[in-house]
Amino acid sequence: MPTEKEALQLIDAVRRGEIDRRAFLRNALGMGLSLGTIGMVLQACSGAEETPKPAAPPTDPAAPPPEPELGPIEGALHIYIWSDYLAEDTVPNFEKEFNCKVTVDTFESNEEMIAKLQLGGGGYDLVCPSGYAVTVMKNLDLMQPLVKKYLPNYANIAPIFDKTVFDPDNAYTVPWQWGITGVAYRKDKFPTPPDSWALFHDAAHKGKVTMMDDMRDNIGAWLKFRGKSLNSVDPADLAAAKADALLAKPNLKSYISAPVKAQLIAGDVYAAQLWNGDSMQAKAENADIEFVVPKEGAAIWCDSMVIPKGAKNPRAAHEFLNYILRPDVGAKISEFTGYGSPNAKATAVMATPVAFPTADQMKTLEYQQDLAAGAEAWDQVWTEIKSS
Ligand code: SPD
Repeated sequence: MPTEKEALQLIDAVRRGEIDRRAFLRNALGMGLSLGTIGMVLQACSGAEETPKPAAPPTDPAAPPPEPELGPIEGALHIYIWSDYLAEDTVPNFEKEFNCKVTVDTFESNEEMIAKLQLGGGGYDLVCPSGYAVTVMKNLDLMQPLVKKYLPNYANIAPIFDKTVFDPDNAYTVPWQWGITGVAYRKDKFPTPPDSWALFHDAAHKGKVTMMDDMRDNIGAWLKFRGKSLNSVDPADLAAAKADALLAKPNLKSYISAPVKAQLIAGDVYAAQLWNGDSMQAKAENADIEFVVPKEGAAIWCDSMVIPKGAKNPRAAHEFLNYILRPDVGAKISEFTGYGSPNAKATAVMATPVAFPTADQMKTLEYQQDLAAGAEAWDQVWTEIKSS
């Protein structure tokens, strides 16, 4: 028989929840306690085992749902991006470090990229729209939200590119490069540097100048030329822009975007509507090439990386985004592209970063925005310009 002290210790242990009913039963039977006593003790201690668990904190209905798990990194990644927009070692270094095979396809305009996605083509894991095109893609439900826990380097983004107009919650975009649409020209062919979009109206340069094969940049330039917003959807503004575009058309060698660099370098083209970074890439090959922002104003933009809906390799996409957000990787990209980096830590380690425009310079620059219901009118005008 147990001593009274042993029996009381056992009962206390059950009360404190140190042993459960099953363990008590084993011990009590071993100690020779009668079934009647055991029953009384268990009844007396019936609350001990059922010590109420701390109540779960009330769920905040406004709290965001927990982020999904993406699993291990896949072995492949498919990127769709503007041409000449990655440093030479960006992809090979990623492939080596993450043991992931990357394929890169290129496009020359947002409209080309969106049309391909809409047709279900490509199987891409990352694409690179400009700001206004992010809005278009959002409205077409072509993107999936980022899973931020895989992007600790997102914090490197400069405040000015954090929570942009086109992605106010940083839900879909990792800002990639920012730039300006102006004019690249050969200074050996222009004793007086051009300073106006009127350059393309001057028949003296017939056959030696080009404008972009890009609806937003092309019509946008002619809207700025007449002092209008490059986002205008006013029919009268668009009619004037069309008239200016048609006045320039006989002087143009062609409508061509980034690939014009080779012709500028070779001297087959003297002046081209072009983006600042691509102009700098051309200048690296031929020091006679300069870039100017026409006095009437121009477009400023920021391109971002986004993950298209249905991407097959979402974890690899996130790893790539977090990788390009490293200061050294981001710096090398901008050093190659000639564009500004939206990554403050990358900018800090660059020898000659592109300076963001001053408040004074910003007075003539304007961000491109989604045209919404006006997009159809723009498409119509662009088709008429190209086919005239
Ligand atoms: N070679 C890369 C050029 C990227 C230009 N993207 C911005 C276009 C704005 N309309």
